Amino acid sequence: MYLVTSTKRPVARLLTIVGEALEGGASIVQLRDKGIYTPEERSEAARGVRGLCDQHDVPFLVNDDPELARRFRADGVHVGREDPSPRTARLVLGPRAIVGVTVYGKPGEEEAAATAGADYLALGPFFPSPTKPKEPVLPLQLLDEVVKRSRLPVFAIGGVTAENAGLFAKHGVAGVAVISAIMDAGDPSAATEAIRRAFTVGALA
Ligand code: TZP
Ligand code: MG
Repeated sequence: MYLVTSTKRPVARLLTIVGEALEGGASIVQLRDKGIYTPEERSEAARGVRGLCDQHDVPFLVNDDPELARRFRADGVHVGREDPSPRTARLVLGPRAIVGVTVYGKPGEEEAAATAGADYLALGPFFPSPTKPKEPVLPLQLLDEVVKRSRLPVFAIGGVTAENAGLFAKHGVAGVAVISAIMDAGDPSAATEAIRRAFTVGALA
């Protein structure tokens, strides 16, 4: 149950939501801010999320920027095609860091990421995403192909909810990554728990 944050103001509100999601069973947290926070807010958010992840013994990752991840003492970084490569991320953060890579479904991407030193892959959306409303929805068959080709764990991202999390478990992913269904939930802890439970039940069924 991979929580990816959206930008909330004030930062205290972000930290309340992340804390509740961790109570609900989030098992990894990525701080994602697409240039909305000021540098001060970003530092405050990183410090706070770092502390919350420590309390729950959960890895803390930063999106897009390995240097920022290093500065924020993150456990890792998540990079996509517009970001520094996974190889660069590995060089900046060292052998113990967690390096995640977005793939887009082209054959060969999985192996390239693995060879470059990535630890996991992310792919999506497979349902309409409130965070990326214009992003084309990918067929679940593509997820099956990537899971089959990849020797790294694959996370599904985009439009994940408690209603569809069980379905993803049946497609052999390591987990689901969630923004809106937790960050915008009335009760982020209950929302996290529900998604986690749906995924677990889906994997068993
Ligand atoms: N990459 C693919 S879809 C997506 C990202 C970052 C957004 C996921 O957000 P949500 O709100 O869980 O659909
Ligand atoms: Mg990126």
